[in-house]
Amino acid sequence: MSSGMPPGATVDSLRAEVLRHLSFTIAKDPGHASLHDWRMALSYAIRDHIVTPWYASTRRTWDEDRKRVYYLSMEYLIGRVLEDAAINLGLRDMAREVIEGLGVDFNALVEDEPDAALGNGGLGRLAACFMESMATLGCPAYGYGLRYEHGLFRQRFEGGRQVETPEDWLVTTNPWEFDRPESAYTVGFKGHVESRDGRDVWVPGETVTASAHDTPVVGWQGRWANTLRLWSAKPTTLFDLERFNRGDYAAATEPEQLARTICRVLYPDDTTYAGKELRLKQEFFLTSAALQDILRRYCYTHKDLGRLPERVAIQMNDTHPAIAGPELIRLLTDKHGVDFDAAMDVARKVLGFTNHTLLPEALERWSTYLFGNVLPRHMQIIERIDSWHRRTYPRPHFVGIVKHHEVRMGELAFIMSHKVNGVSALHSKLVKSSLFPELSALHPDRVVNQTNGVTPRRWLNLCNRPLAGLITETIGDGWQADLDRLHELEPHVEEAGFRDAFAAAKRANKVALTGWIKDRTGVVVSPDALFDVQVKRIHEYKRQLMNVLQTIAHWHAIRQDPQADWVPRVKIFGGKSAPGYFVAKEIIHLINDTARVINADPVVGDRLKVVYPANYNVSMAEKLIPAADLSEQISTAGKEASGTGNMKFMMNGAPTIGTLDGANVEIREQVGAENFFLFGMTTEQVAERRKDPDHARHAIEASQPLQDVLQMLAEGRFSPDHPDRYHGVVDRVWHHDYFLVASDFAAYHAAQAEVDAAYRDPARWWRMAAFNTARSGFFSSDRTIRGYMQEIWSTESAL
Ligand code: NBG
Repeated sequence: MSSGMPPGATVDSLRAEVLRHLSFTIAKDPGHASLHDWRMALSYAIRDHIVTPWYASTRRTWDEDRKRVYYLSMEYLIGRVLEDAAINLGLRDMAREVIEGLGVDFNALVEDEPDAALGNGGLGRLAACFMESMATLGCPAYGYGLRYEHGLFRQRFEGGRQVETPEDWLVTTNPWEFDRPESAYTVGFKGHVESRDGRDVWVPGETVTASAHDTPVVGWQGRWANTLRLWSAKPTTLFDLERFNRGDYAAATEPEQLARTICRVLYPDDTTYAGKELRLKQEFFLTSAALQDILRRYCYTHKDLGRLPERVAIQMNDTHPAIAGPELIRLLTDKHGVDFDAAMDVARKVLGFTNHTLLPEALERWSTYLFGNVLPRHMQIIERIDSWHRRTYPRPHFVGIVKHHEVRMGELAFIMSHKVNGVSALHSKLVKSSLFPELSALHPDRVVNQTNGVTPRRWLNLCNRPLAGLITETIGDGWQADLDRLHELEPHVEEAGFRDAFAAAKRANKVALTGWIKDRTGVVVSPDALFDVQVKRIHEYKRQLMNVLQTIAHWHAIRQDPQADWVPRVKIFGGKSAPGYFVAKEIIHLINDTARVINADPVVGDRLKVVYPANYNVSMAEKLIPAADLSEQISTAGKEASGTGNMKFMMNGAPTIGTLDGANVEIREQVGAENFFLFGMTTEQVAERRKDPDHARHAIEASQPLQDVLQMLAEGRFSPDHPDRYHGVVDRVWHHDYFLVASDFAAYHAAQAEVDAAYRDPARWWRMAAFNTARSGFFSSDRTIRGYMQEIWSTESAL
């Protein structure tokens, strides 16, 4: 640890810094300081240590005129910052000592920090892992995003139903951000296009000012730090005094209202696209501010915009910032006088596009009416890009950007990028063959793969201190930034002593989680049970429904023969549904109803418990994943682009029960088939199966356990207060089972029995678990970022 410690930091010096901030930044004396005050004082003390590497990194990038990566993302699912920053700086243990020495509970202080949830799920968390890895690798980079006043909603359960309340992470001061009001740009909407001296000029009807807020992101051992720049919207004119004086109060505050709404909330939907004007405005606001900032920075030291690709790489995180193509063309042509063809060439060399989902309902398409109204100049530019592309790559069946009165953002992003990537090997193959088949044929080298990864600093070293300690004891330090070194654990996996230590680390995490579950849900679970965890957004394709149906089947089987040798299980669920997604909300209700009945059943007792703590977020993941024995990754094959939770579980020594979907395929390759519980249809078999219109009926008729479960649901066994509550669920499994819950049920049920068999044999189980950790090195986001740097960004580490 000492290697990463800032020079000269000692317990005494850190204590003095904390006390100085408590007095002079917070203006409290120790005797009257609240937990919040202490947290702020410690955060400022830690933050001071980031500033030096942050300056140094920024200065080096300027001095050496380095190429910078710009990551454009509508979402960053950051979680808490304090402990993560402290551990990267080598100050975490010292901070604990200082805080406890001052008589304050360090864990409570850490938990006092709000969990920054500026994202929905995988896409946003990936962006946060990427920011950390870019800093660790010394890749000069900026993340650009929106400073949402309210992040993802908070979830509560009322009578088992999901209830959403607004999240308020900015109610208290955010110690990690620095306001940069001098970095401000005007962003326009609506209005019209005029021709002036033969040039088209956009005259916006509305404008807002984008104002920057910077958060430093420090890498492992504080060797490099980058900037996450989030924009907030301010009115360009305060308010219309003349109108106000005339008594037109509401109209006078219109500019303020517009600015207020733009960064008010994160859209809480990750897989469907709503087509709302405000969302388009948010996307353009982020993109335009970022591009203006990028060009200003470039023009500060360069004149020739034709050479922009030598110094700038811009990555579009999904289609959300796909307006970057036309906006860059607009800035280059309308503002800087570059001609269209040259601008196209520059833009396409600079831009890259990552696709994160194949679900058709997630691919953004805007009606030309709405689009042309909000962004009239961009509509013209898109039409020009479209005809440029048709001219340059003539094909009879070519699919364009504008079709059936819609602007298709996927096609736009594809055409405007030099590289398009999927997020796992399987997904990238499907992006090529089924999402953009025509465009891929026209541009055969454009689609590449970059399998996702997660940062091992947060997702192993920080969240799992017992296991991290064992790893360091066994193979020495340094694995945190060189995760392939985990392979060095492999020879130890055959030693009973190592396996016992591995099991003891897991048990420590499970014991801690047991207390937390009791506090949160009131349910008492035993750490001797197998902890079976499915945490992720609730979605039909992720098939939480299949898990709960199997849970019911298992419960039923225990009741038939309570004295048999059952492996005790705790089924743990976590996740939020989009507020308007009725079917997902019904699944939530069903999980909670099932939990209530099963947990109260004296016949079953400790053999089976079901818990569903509300409000799953990054901080909860950091508690659940280290304590998991089994990782549920059971999506319908072909639907989960990658998954990243699956990688976190693997790193923390939980074998996967899963389908051949997304990155599961690569996890299984890495860990070995014998250390993975595979079941279910492949992508091809899924397509085949759907051709049988009676697929569900056939599957149900062939499985007695599934018939029994559906029968119990239909009879209202889990909803005695409302016996027909789940008739809709049953009906959908029988008649509208698009995600093939019925067809994969029997194989899943059998795989769960395999899990029990393996768990009964501790030598076998802990060997599997330890191999999962030892072979997870490939899933470090450092590997992913190196791939992007080489294959997409053509950029080098500054370290
Ligand atoms: C998600 C996919 C996941 C994937 C993450 C990160 C969206 C739109 N997509 O499978 O569903 O792991 O992106 O790539 O959130």
